[in-house]
Amino acid sequence: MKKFTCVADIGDLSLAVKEALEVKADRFAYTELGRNKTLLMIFFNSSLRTRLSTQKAAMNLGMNVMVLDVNQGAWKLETERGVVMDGDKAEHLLEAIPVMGSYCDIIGVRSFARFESKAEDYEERIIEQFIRYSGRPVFSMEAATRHPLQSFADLITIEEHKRVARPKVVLTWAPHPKALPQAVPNSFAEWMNAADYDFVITHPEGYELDEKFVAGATVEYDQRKAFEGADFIYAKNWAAYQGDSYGKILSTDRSWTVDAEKMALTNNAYFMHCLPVRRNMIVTDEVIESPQSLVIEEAANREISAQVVLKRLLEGLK
Ligand code: AN0
Ligand code: CP
Repeated sequence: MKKFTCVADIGDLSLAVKEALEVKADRFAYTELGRNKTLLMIFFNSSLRTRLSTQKAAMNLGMNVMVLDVNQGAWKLETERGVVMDGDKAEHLLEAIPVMGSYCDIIGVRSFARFESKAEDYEERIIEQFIRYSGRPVFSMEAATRHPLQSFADLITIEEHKRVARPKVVLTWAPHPKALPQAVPNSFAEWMNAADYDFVITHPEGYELDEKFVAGATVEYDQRKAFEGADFIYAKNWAAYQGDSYGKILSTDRSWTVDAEKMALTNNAYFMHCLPVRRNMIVTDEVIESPQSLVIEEAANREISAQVVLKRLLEGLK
């Protein structure tokens, strides 16, 4: 594998899950593979899980790891070509990227949607420049439109817990006080469609996602109806995608919060969320603390998804 930014990069999903379960059963089987290889993780945004799980995965493979928080101690980076750099940005991405590439073998990048320009976000201008100019295999640690390490961990978690071959999986929008990217729901949809589950998306009107990601999924505006018979409820907030509303909050309606009464409509569904989660906005204390909540297992599987991806990138070197 030469890069990892979307579901297509991982290839056959059943093989990927099989490999994940092998890695999980013996996470130190490949400690020689990463010897004297260096991972550089670059964060333009905050992280708890991605930072720790990816570093742990790299250490399981015997790699050396460097972490750079761009906004804490590095020079402020200009990202647009052609700008007269007379402002507060001291360095251009076009120098910074090949320099960073010269110190490592593999690069992970976290760069969220900025909501300044839909085109800039949906063309993935930041991570695409890393792919083009670093000279190294690049993987996404959540880019503007996708979070594939998360979706891969979600898929592993569903495969471990499903009770039928083709479960009903429901992605539900839930309220949040700050505008959040569409990366997690886009990516989750992309992976659930690729896995060919019975996949339903529910959200208030105006929160329609990019059709490219919705693809074959069923969209149901009535959240209660969507929950009926569900095997997995995957909650997430996102800001509006469509038209002039791009990046805006259209609703904070707490009647969309996932609670026990709604979970009772499901087929005793498991509850999932990528974390970090705002309790009693997205989900009630009762549901997230219930035996059906998979949020901790899901986060733990981030180490596994990262390890499969790093293993394949290491195998693809040279
Ligand atoms: C981010 C998001 O919604 O994309 C990261 C989730 C993994 N969440 C927040 O910024 C709260
Ligand atoms: N789920 C996830 O990516 O968490 P972090 O933002 O803490 O890395």
